[in-house]
This record gives sequence, structure tokens and C-alpha cells, in this order.
Amino acid sequence: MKKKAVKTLFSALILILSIFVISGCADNSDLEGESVSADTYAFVSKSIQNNYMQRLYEGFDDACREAGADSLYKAPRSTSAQEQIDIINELIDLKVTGIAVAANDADALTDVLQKAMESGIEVVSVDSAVRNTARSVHIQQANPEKIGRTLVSSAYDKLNGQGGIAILSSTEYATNQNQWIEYMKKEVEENQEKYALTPIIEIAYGDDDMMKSTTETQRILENPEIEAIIAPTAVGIVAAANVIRDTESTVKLVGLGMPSQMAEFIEDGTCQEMYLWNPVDAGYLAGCALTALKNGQITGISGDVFTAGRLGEKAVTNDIEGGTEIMLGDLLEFNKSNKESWIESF
Ligand code: RAM
Repeated sequence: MKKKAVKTLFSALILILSIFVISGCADNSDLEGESVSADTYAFVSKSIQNNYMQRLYEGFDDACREAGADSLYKAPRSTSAQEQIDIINELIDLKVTGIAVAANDADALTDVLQKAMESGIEVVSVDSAVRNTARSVHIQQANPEKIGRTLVSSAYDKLNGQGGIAILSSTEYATNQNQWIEYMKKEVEENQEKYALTPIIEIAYGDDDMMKSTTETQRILENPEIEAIIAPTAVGIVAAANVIRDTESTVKLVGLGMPSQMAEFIEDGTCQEMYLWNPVDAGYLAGCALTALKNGQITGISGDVFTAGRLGEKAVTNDIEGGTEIMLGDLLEFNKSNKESWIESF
């Protein structure tokens, strides 16, 4: 009897704890109209369906907690720039200390982020950059040129040098995916002889939405000229892998994905090789950069150096578009043969 009571109490505690954890990660729209007291840093995601963004927020939240600050996760229902603008306006009203945003559209967010900065809010972009006039610094996951060139050459290898390529991207205006795609095209243009029989035939957009990425993959597979798909999106690559496996297609799949979601497809050969960086660390670095800006340790100009918690010393450097960035690190490769190094990771 006593045992049962303890068990019931324990289950109730677990339930209460889970509610706390979930609400900590949810969209805290109920704060509308109020203002926050302690230092509060907000993470503005690309969209609620994008579970890759949740990994970024995990690290972001760690960094905020280490700095003794609160964090908020705000996610638009769709990948719309207007919804991100509305969220940022709300955060300005809440008088948050800082905002890290992964942009659905760099240009569209410029005005509202400048308004945030003018009101004293620290702003960084992470994952998908905003214009450099609308942020102090961008958190760059890995070298964009290396990402683009590596992905297209990975497709080439899997095709053994023969077969058309389709790119299944996220949204049409995503700064990060578009930059990587530019470098994929550049790699092909600069090495015409090598890629003569592996042209990029089309670019499709799954909008980081499982349903749309699935139907776009199904449509791509109807074109017999396409023999490889590059999915530079953690959401799109899972959808593509499922379609390829379900239809027993021989189309090769490479791209960017989270090992926790893609392990089974790497195991069964649906996706022989993919890449990423540590998304939790990318979010953590964004949180560290915001607190360093707030504390005056950095201002976001090239040459600034600071200690980014568990990541150690990080430097602010010039990016290729006249702004500045902080680089997380190198690309990580995931395949069957190095499984031990990633199977337990993000
Ligand atoms: C998707 C997002 C994000 C990208 C990852 C790899 O979830 O679009 O921007 O960095 O994939």
C-alpha cells in the first residue's frame, strides 16, 4: 500500500517535471503584453515543425542558464518571414535582453531587427543569416563554401560520375541553403569536365515541412534522369530517405542530417553519407555570443575574442558579405564506417 502511494507520488512528480520541461521549450506567446525582468534571451526559430531548431535551442538554453539568464523559444507556425517579424515585435515589447534568429528571409527582417537594436536589444543571427546591418554578428556553423562543394562532390562519388542531380532544399529564401547551393553550382561550373555527366538538373523546395518534402521527393523520383538527391536540410533528408526506401528507389541520397534521425538509413544504405556540425553547440555559441555582447566582452567587430564557455576561445572574423561572423568549426561526416563516433550523438 505504502509502496503504491510512493509510486503514485513519484509519477505525479515526473508529470509535473515534464510539464515544466515542455513549457520551457514551447512557444511562450502567453507572455504577450508583459515585460521580462531578469536578463532574457530569445531564440527565434525558422518554424515549429523544424526539429533541428530544437537542437539549437537546447544549446542556446544551456548558455543562457550558465550566464544566470532566462531563455525563450519562439517559433512561427510556418516558415514565413512575416510571422518572424511579428514575433520579433513582440520580443521588443517584452524588452528582452537579446535575440538570436535563424532567418526565413534575410531582407524581410532588416527593419524589425534594426528597431530591436535601436531599443537596446542585442541581436545575432544563427544558422541562416540576416543582413549585416541588422545584427552584431552571425554565428556560422561551418564554412559555407566547404559545405556546398563537399555535398556536390559527395553526390558525384555516390553516382560514380554518372547521373543527374536534384537538390531538395528548405525554403526559397533561406540564406544558408541558398549560399550552399551557390557553392554547389560553382563547384560544378568550375570543374565542368568532372561533372559533365552529373549535372544539377533541378532545385526543389520542401520548406522544411515533412509533407511537402515528401511530395517533392516523390515528384523528383518520377524524372528518370535524376539519380541522386542532395538534401541540405535536416528535415528534408529524412523525408527523402523515407520515400527512397519505401519505393525501393536506387536514387542516391546525400546531404545534411542529424545522426539520431538518419542512423537507420545510413545503416540500410538508403543514405550512404551525410554531413553536419554539432547543432547543440551552434545554439550554445549563439547564446554565449549574446551574453558576451551584453557584458561588453565583444562588440561584434572583427578581432574581438572571447571565451564561449565549454567551446573555449572564439574569435569574431570578417564574413564574405562585409559583416562579421563567429565560426563554430568544421563539417562532420557520418557514414557506416565511422558509426562509433556518432551513433550516440545529436
Ligand atoms: C534544416 C534547417 C537549417 C539547416 C539544417 C541542416 O533543419 O533548414 O537551416 O541548417 O536543416
